[in-house]
Amino acid sequence: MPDAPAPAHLLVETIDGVATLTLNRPEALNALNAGLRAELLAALKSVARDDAVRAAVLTGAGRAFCAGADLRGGSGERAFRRVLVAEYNPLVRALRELEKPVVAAVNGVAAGAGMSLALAADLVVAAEDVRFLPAFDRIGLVPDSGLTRTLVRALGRHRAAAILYGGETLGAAEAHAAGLVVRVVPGSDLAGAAAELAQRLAAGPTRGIGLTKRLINRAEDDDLAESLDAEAALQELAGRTDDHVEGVAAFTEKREPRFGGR
Ligand code: T3D
Repeated sequence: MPDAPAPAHLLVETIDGVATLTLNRPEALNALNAGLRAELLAALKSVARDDAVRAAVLTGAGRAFCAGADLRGGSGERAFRRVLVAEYNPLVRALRELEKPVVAAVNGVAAGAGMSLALAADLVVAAEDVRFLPAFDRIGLVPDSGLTRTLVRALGRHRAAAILYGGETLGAAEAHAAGLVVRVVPGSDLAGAAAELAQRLAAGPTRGIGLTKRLINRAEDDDLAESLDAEAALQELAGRTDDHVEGVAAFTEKREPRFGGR
């Protein structure tokens, strides 16, 4: 008997020129395991190639957008730099380099690299009770997937520091006031509001919008590649600390971490 097909970690549906990509591991708050990362990258490349797709929505199934890297995805030595360079950074670049508008529809919590990916979209629509939570600090890591530069640029270094290593969350209202979120809606209206925005964009001058995105990237993103490289190098250091090991153990054991500073 042939093997059953592997379960899809990502749902893709295209309607009226809008491709909706739904992170689909709700039992793990859509945490990014290797399969989901690969499927998402393949889907973004397919959206880029398909002339019939003129806008994309990125969202999550269930009660969260995405809880970041899958912390239960295996044991043993992890090659942080390699994984960031080969798997996370291409996702950020694919979102930024796609010459079509991307709308993130964010509900529940967007944590770790899930927060980074949400804010890598062009336009973010958020449920009013959303929590943007870096979470990297809770497991002794550095922010990655472009988050530091996004937050420092939008909020300034002091507020960014409070959020990135002070354990504070960023709520919908503050994210909206800072320009990170374009619209805040009740959770029950999120999918509809994001679809409406994406459909309007998909009916627009797609080539002109794509070229405008290229200009926005040039104006803002000149050092994106450099920032992503720096994150990968520093994550390799942070990932080798005892505090990272302790942070992941504490998460797995559902307790507060006891960091020793090493
Ligand atoms: O190489 C590399 O990996 C480097 C790349 C790093 C990128 C990163 O994103 S690092 C940051 C990783 N993410 C986190 O540290 C967040 C971990 N999750 C949480 O802190 C909490 O789950 C939340 C604050 C996001 C939500 O809390 P809550 O109380 O609403 O839900 P919960 O009960 O903690 O989670 C529900 C389930 O999802 C639970 O499973 P269970 O017990 O019902 O079987 C939980 O284990 C699971 N889950 C949540 N987050 C993750 C996860 N499973 C795997 N990985 C996760 N990140």
